[in-house]
Amino acid sequence: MAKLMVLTVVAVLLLADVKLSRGFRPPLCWTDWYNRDNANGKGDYEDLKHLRKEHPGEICPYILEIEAVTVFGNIRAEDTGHTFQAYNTEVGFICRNEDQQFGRCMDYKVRFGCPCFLPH
Ligand SMILES: [Ca+2]
Repeated sequence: MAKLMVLTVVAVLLLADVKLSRGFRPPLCWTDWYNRDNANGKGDYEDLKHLRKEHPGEICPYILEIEAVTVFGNIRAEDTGHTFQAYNTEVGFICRNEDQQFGRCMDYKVRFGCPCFLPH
């Protein structure tokens, strides 16, 4: 009987652990805002390749979130109606003028959400 109780407790703990780890998101620590480009030329290129080169050691290797807003007015990129060539944690943020209905991107800035417990 005692053995059965122990087994039950272990099973419950294991299930609880699985549930916790599935919903687990480490707390996010955001980098500074970056604005290395504007829409003059081909578009606004706030991509990680350039940002990492220009700010060595500042952006964590495993990015969890990216956020882009307009420099003027802080409008979320998702709300501007623009089409983005990239807006993700792999490439960063790229808005090409040629992809826009009116031929020009706005000027955006980006920041990245990193796990707080990793060096970044
Ligand atoms: Ca920009």
